[in-house]
Amino acid sequence: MPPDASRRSAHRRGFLRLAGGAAGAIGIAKAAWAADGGETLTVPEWSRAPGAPVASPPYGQPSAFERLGRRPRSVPAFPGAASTGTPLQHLHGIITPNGLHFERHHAGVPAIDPDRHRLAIHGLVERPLVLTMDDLVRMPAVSRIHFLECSGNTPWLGAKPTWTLQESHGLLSCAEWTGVELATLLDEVGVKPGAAWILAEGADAAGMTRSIPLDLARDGAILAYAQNGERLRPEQGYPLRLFLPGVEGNLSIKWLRRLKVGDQPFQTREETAKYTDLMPDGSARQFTFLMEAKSVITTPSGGERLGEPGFREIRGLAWTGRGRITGVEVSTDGGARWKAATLEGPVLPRCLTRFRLPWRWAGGPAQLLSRATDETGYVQPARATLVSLRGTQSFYHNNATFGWAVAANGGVSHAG
Ligand SMILES: Nc1nc2c(c(=O)[nH]1)N[C@H]1C(S)=C(S)[C@@H](COP(=O)(O)O)O[C@H]1N2
Ligand SMILES: [Mo]
Repeated sequence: MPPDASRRSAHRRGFLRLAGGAAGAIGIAKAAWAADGGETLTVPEWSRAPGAPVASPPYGQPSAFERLGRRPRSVPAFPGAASTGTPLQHLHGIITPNGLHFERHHAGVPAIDPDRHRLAIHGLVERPLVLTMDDLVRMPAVSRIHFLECSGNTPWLGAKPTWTLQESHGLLSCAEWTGVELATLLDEVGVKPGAAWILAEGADAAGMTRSIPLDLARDGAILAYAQNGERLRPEQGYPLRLFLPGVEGNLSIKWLRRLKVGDQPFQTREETAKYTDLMPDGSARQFTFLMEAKSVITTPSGGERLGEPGFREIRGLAWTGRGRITGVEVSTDGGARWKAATLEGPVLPRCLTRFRLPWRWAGGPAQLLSRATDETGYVQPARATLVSLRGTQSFYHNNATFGWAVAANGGVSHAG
């Protein structure tokens, strides 16, 4: 524990104990003054001498008191087939810091020299092109904030009561993506009549390829070279990735090297062997791109232990590939009663939206759930509803409501 942390946490515990039920809207602030005993007004050691003049190393790092990290989500089935999850339970607001963006690699992270990297665009186009990174950066750019979620996030089967949010929902992040709209490039090369699909290919050892319908390619897709203000991180596709808002993450081909325009889907491995949804009748749904409305409570969440009963804010995230989130309801009794949570702006399309609901934990068991609605009127389904339609073998696209059980001792685990 860092110096003074134990003293400070004891202080905080006392503060909260006194706060229980006290006057004032939240019941915390009034008790604080008495509990502090004037301690805060004495000058701490870190205020007595000048601190470090500037950050060292030059690229700033989080405080040494912070310990956030991505965590492997599964044991790789073959070399490079890895994924790590974002610690959503410890983040604030809607933006994922670049060093914590989740990762999913089919064959590891290639080390690409941006000066030697090229993007080829060919097939059913009037003017095939090969572009350098400099060419792309010179073109008209857009910056948009969108979530990215792997369709394999939140497995259908094998749910564990011990799941943390990072384990159940960590293949989800949100960033500001900057680059050239794919529509701009398509206009530049001139798409030929009959064109309907685009093959996107990555420069990693997986040579990952997916077919993208032309309509989707023109619906806000970005050839992204920057993420939250800086060039992409290697693990996010440096120097260039495709970014398709609102659809399953695997369409956002990283380390993008080639786009081929065609008149039909290319039927690559990722859309025949993988990323199809096996239905109860044995048929498989193919090209199920859309990420439908989903939400989850980020705190309290799995692995947390609530201390003293009393006021706390239930916080969470909601998102939908169809546009904007219009509402989130929260239940603390397993779905018997629901209350509307407050959405925090800006509420952006195809972006994480933060929701909050004040709650006074009485100290007994509680069953927390959240349920999102989007601008099309679509309501996030209960798991039983989704299972009745799709069975449990489909693996991908589990957007069901997700519960956290608070035990009488304050322990939080996944249930319901
Ligand atoms: N070239 C390439 N693109 C890829 C992948 C890959 O392995 N290779 N993984 C895909 C999958 S399955 C997902 S969910 C997203 C993950 O993006 P991220 O690692 O930036 O979070 O990238 C997609 N694009
Ligand atoms: Mo994915």
